[in-house]
Amino acid sequence: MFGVLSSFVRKKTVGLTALLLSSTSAFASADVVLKSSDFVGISFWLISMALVASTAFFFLERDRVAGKWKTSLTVSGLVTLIAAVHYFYMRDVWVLTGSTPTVYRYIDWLITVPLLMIEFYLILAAIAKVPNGVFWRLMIGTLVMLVGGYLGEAGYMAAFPAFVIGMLGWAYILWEIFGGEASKINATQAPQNVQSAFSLMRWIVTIGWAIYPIGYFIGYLTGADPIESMKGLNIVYNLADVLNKIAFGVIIWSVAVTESQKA
Ligand SMILES: *C/C=C(C)/C=C/C=C(C)/C=C/C1=C(C)CCCC1(C)C
Repeated sequence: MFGVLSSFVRKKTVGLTALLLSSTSAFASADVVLKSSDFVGISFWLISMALVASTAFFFLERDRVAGKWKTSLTVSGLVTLIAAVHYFYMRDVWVLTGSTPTVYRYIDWLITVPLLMIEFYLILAAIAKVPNGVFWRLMIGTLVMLVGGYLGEAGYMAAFPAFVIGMLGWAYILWEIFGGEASKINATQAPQNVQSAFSLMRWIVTIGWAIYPIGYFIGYLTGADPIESMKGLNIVYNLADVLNKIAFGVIIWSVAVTESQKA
């Protein structure tokens, strides 16, 4: 934890020093500002700002919903807040160096993906009694998925077996929300609005989330150069997070508001 923090601070310091040093020459500084032709850099800015605005929105809208829905909005706001801060850093690294290792994203994922999973538990818990097993199965699936992917991307394990482990974790999550206990509670006890939200959310976890393993596959399993393919993939990952973090939160906000008005 402190290792990560201190290397974060160190990298930030190196980056700022580089920025200061190079800005002493008008020509060199042109390398370290965002260029209008840098679409990846622009996508980093857009998503950063969208995440900040979403955070403010979810936290403020918390006032409008009934007590049992407030935690869901808090968690949505935390997801976008954590991602915003993380994106500021990735954006700076991108502008300074023209690359951002995908492995950096795992620091964000390790916190935001479990929080997104908790949202399934929370929206069911707002309307029914949900056994703790649902929560734990979603957590275990998430951890297996991310640890598998990390071991492969960071080079601690061969890329293919690590990918298989990650895919198994994701499959476990999909099983829980499409066929397992979470899905049954939703089908038998949830009101219509909650069922629609639950259904949209699980399609995001299926289709929106598929972008990341596809990115892993292209980067590590097709023989492409991971550094080169990462450039194009960054833009895809940045757009994916609009769906997977912001739209996901908006679905929860929407059901929380409608269900609160009913009461
Ligand atoms: C906000 C960030 C999100 C929703 C990130 C999600 C990341 C994944 C769904 C990653 C999935 C992966 C696999 C299914 C296989 C192994 C490699 C991963 C970790 C990229």
